[in-house]
Amino acid sequence: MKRNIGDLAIFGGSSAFLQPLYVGRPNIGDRSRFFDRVNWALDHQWLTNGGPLAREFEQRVAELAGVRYCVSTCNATVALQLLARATDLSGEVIMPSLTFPATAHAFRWLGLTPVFCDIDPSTGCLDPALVEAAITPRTSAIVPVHLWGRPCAVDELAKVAADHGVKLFYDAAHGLGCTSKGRPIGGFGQAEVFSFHATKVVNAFEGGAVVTDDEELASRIRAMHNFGFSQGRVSTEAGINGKMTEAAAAMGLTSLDAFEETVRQNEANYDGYQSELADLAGLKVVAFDPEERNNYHYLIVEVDAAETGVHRDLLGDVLRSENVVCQRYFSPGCHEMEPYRSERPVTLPHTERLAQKVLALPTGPTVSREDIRRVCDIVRLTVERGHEVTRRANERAESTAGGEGKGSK
Ligand code: T4K
Repeated sequence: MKRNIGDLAIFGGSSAFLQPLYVGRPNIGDRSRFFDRVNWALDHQWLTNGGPLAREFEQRVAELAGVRYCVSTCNATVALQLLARATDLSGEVIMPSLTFPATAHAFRWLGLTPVFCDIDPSTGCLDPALVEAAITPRTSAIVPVHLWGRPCAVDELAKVAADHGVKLFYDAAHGLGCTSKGRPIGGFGQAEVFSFHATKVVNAFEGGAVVTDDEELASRIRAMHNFGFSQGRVSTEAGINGKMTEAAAAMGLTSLDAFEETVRQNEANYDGYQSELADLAGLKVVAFDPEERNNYHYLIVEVDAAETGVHRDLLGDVLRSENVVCQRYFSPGCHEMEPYRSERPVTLPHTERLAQKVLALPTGPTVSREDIRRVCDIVRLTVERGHEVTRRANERAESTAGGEGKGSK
């Protein structure tokens, strides 16, 4: 256990972890089941193009999401683009800035204009009143994000979309297995998009899905993700190749088999972090509503630099020196990145404030209770002695800069 600031690796102590402790370790499940499935695909020599494993994966995702249709895809970014094409979007799409850049890039890549809207700071998700104020005659859709798996204000957003006659579909990349007022994420808006990237709660190496109750929309997307073929090999419109392979589906199914156990372990980790850090002034663990079903996949802390004396970035540097590979999910906001920053400068006070504070810490089945205790010891030492840590880090930076200056003469 580190008792003094001098024990921190950033100031010359030895790293707390010999091996890196990552955010976003893949949830693999029973690898022998994975190999069985891959062998089955190899034996049957059917590797892609809507094979039986992809179809089984779709069925199981649809069940979990409580919807009638699921189309699996090669990733969520392409799934968002398929949805944009299949709903004939044009002009502007309102979305949050506090998200992974894929949300915005998916639409920008198609020539649509992402319009970033501020969040409700208590949820990190789009503020419906601000969304309404951002609607213009060019708006064709609202694409909210269930950030970190916490549900958006779905009823209010549905009303705004209906009142203004614009499409509403969700980036639910983080939301598999979560609910809003007891209703599963997946069934809100015209459609929702899940990600099954390696780092997600269920992984298919890379993968995504569009889920919906709209039969026509589902069949248009199914055709579009296979070159626009709806029957036989005659395209009915311009499509793309957005299909999930059988190997990816084998991984997805195996990861899905382990889903309940993964969530149970994530929740235990979340409880562990909550209890270790509960009384730490100026730092809070972003909470999940215990009345809802949550996947607890992202463990986010908010660091108040004014109160603790230490900025989130310095806490991140301290942790990384200890081999704790934390992530700034999601900072800076998309509106502060290119091309958006140059193309359409905006100020989003709530987003900017929250983006300065958030840090994702390691969780998932590979992270033990003892790992959490040790991570939290480092966090506690750094935050409780925040002003001193900052002063020493600044002194160290100045002396390094001075040394470099001398060396370069
Ligand atoms: N919408 C939202 C809201 C999203 O968060 C995302 C993706 C998307 C849309 C688009 O979904 P996809 O098109 O990707 O399906 C990672 C993921 O690449 C990205 O999918 C995800 N969000 C985002 C939140 O996280 P990076 O840039 O942080 O990835 P990387 O390579 O730095 O890895 C992050 C951490 O995961 C590291 O600590 C290492 C660990 N890791 C990563 C990989 C790939 C592993 O331990 N094993 C692995 O195989 O974006």
